[in-house]
Amino acid sequence: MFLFQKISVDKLQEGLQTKRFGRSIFFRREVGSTNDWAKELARRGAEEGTVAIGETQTGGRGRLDRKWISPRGGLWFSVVLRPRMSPSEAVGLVFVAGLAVAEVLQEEFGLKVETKWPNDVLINGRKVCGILAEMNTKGRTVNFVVLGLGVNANFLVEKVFPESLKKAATSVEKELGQKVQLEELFKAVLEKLESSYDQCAERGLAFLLAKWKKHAAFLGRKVEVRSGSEKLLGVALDVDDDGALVLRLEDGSTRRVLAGDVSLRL
Ligand code: BT5
Repeated sequence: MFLFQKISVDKLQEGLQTKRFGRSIFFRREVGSTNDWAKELARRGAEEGTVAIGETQTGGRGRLDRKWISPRGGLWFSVVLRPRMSPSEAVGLVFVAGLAVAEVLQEEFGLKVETKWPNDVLINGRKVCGILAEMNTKGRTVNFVVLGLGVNANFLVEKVFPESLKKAATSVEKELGQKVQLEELFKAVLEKLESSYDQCAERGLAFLLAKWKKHAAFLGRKVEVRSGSEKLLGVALDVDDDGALVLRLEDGSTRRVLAGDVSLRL
């Protein structure tokens, strides 16, 4: 029995079926945050599809500088994108990443996944993947976007996570009852990511969102949304073509929310 698999750098590219993504891969056993590393690479001119991947992160980040726990056995990587989109369109790239992970977990491993606005993938209501999209703009032009994906793969949350997160998070190993090949998971996600990204560029975000919404079990449900200092209660009606969450509030009015955290109300 092995405690964790070391990532094999060669295997990350072996048989990779992409045109651009992952043609350059930067790998470290330990890294602060792959998003910070990818941003540095992008600033130095890295081409679209460049990947930064770490076996473990000491400074993994979520949104609003929240800590992202990144033990060995997880899939922690970031991709440099140079989309020909406006900043408001590029915000939707977070859905492209969520859809890629959801489809791979469902199609390759038979897991029943859900997407949750804006950046989560869940299994049995627990978070298995989070996405951090960071944009660098100049005026109304997007210089680059770094898309960071964290998938809890080969570890058991009850063994490595703090008490406060044990109920809210899960891992592929826990849900499948066995470990997966990290390099194969990486390649499958990267391949989906490239094809979803290309579809998004060709057919628009609405096309991708329609697929993302098929997994969005929170739609139609009563939710609580925390957005900045506000707490909103209502029914999640839709995610509109700009990626905003549309809520029906308790007074019957509708409200669009651009950023926030959703939890289900039972
Ligand atoms: C996210 O933020 O979900 C974005 C996570 C992005 C992680 C990737 S890993 C590769 C790349 N490099 C980085 O530094 N980041 C990206 P948010 O929605 O704000 O959720 C953060 C919250 O999720 C935390 O406050 C915890 O409550 C919880 N959390 C922390 N680590 C977790 C984990 N491994 N699995 C599930 N939940 C976690």
